[in-house]
Amino acid sequence: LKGVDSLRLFKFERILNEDPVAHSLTLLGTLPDVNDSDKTLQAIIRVEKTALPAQQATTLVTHFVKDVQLMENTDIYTWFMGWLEASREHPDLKINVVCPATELHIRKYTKQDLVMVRETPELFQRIVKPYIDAFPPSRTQWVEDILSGESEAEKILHRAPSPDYGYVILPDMKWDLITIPALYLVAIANSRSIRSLRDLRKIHLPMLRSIRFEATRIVKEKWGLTDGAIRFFVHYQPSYYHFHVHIVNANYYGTMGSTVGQAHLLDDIISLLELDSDSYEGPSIFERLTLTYGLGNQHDLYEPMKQAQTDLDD
Ligand code: M7G
Repeated sequence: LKGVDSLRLFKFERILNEDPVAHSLTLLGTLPDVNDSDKTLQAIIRVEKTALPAQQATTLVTHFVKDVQLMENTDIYTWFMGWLEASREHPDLKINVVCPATELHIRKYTKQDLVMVRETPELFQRIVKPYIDAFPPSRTQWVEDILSGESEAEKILHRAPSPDYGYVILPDMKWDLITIPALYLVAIANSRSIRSLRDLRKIHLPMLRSIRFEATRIVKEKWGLTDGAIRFFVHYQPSYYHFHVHIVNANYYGTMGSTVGQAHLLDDIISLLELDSDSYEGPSIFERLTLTYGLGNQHDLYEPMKQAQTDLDD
């Protein structure tokens, strides 16, 4: 998608998800192809109302709310409807676009029922590993663009250059870069060989500790967040099989992604890796663990993993 004007040419097809808690709607439709005006491309647009600006607290009710209408009052309780003053400093909406969107994107953004599954090391080898290996590299092109400096270069907050154990830290695209209570950064490993949690080894400990250290430093220096203000976690299953760590304000619950089962605390991961003694040379703890997580019914692993559960011993 190039530029603001094309957004106006969005043709709505259907709603993929509505989330009243996150104040968001996810829409499926089409946008014109910039390379060929006769063609259209499938597009997903997620529109979310931004958080109210704490910086405006002093004038929020008196000036920032432009218009109010009384709805009801009883005893000591009164409720109104309000309309905000249009403001350049504080946008009302955050709009995320995926275009061209593949079937996989559409399924990912569609509301789903979850089923909990247990992934034993054997099920990982038989079902999950082939699924991960089958992803085309284009799926993580956005990661390559960030690592090479082709995109988001000015957003990088920290770069550790080692090809095998280095990483970058930058704001996650979920964050509006303003609302500190919803602060969301991501650390992305330089290495392409760590596809997921399952590939983490003791040798990665210095990288993991460094991510924790540097991100803690950055949020303190840049946003005044003190020690303990940040929750670090890794998704399993993630959407993208290139190792990354989610770095989120500890007080922020607004994301499904911090659900138990899918989110593994970085501190727990570090601690688990430390359990293997220095002289131990067998399979890593993450090759030996059974991992339990929720899978959405639109996920490609849903059917095979659900099927495989019946064969597991109770
Ligand atoms: P994930 O655990 O693979 O999947 O995390 P999830 O999307 O289901 O959480 C990938 C993380 O990378 C998410 O938090 C995304 O919001 C973030 N992300 C995805 N893309 C395509 C980009 C991008 O292009 N730039 C940035 N900065 N973050 C992204």
